[in-house]
Amino acid sequence: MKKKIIFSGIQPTGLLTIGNYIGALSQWKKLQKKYFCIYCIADLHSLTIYQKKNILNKNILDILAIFLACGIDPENNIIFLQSHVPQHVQLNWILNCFANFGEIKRMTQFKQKISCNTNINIGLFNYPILMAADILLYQTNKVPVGKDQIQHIELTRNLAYRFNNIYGNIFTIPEKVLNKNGSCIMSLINPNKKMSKSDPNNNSIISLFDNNFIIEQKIKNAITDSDFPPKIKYDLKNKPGISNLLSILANITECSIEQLEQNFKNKNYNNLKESIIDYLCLFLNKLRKKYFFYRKNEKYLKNIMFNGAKKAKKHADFTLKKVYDVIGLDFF
Ligand code: AQP
Repeated sequence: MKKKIIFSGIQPTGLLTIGNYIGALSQWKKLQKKYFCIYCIADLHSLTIYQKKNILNKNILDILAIFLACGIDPENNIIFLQSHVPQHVQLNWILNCFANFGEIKRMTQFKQKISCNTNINIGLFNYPILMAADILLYQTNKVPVGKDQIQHIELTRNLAYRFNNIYGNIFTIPEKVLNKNGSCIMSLINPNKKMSKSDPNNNSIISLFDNNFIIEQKIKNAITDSDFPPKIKYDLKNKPGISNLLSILANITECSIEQLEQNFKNKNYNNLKESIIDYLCLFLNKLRKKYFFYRKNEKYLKNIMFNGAKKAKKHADFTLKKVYDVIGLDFF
């Protein structure tokens, strides 16, 4: 039986965080056993903030090496760079013409980004429609994402339904896949805000490249609460800091939150933090060793992207041709 298709992507906007790992990469690795996976380095999306050429190029290779270090297999799946496949931009334009101004204006991530950004460009507004094009081009069945992206997947589904209603079943309607243990990792210093790799406050994130000393400092300074006696309990509303720390530990150790609550029943916040520091250091040291192994060989990395784009174009072209055909483009 033909394997179902998974599509997901990450922007090369800097050093990946533990949030990117938990929300995306850790799932990507598991999913490739069962699905045909298409993983994209979304360099076009990253242009919504100004990118310096050398840094962008470095970030792309860094992220690809991280994919490989996380165990993502480029032979049996597709790993590619978004700008290598022009069909993404072509379908993006068509979907622009099916998206309503009001629904895009309501996107929470857009609203959050414009509230703390002076460069509010149209790319930022268009971001979720380009994301919809990415997903729909590959007849994707499932999209593994963090909670922060749920609204974008809903938009993608709506655009697909809207288009299919007029032109027939052209697009597969994708579904989201969320990880079990809390799919949104929050800032360490403001647990009501998502942990983001482009956050200017470096203390709010754990980067996959933080060394043991930095990890220790950041986790020790992570916000908890002043409940007395201290209670280690997952309660997003009343204990967002502790809930976030539990989510991180649960995902790194692959333990359930309930199990961790049990293990830390009579313990204090320092005990929880020490455990997180130990597990994170161990996990990230191993990951980094693998990363450096792949990162050395740029020729190999570029080859993966070259071959990935060739494979991705075939799939993308198949869908785009159908779209052009039903609309009446490319007629002559
Ligand atoms: N904090 C998070 N918790 C869980 N999942 C997360 N993801 C990102 N942050 C978290 C997931 O990582 C994938 C790739 O994200 P992206 O780089 O394409 O864009 P993003 O969601 O905007 O990620 P960042 O880190 O916040 O990037 P910047 O700072 O550049 O905007 C997605 O699957 C996302 O769910």
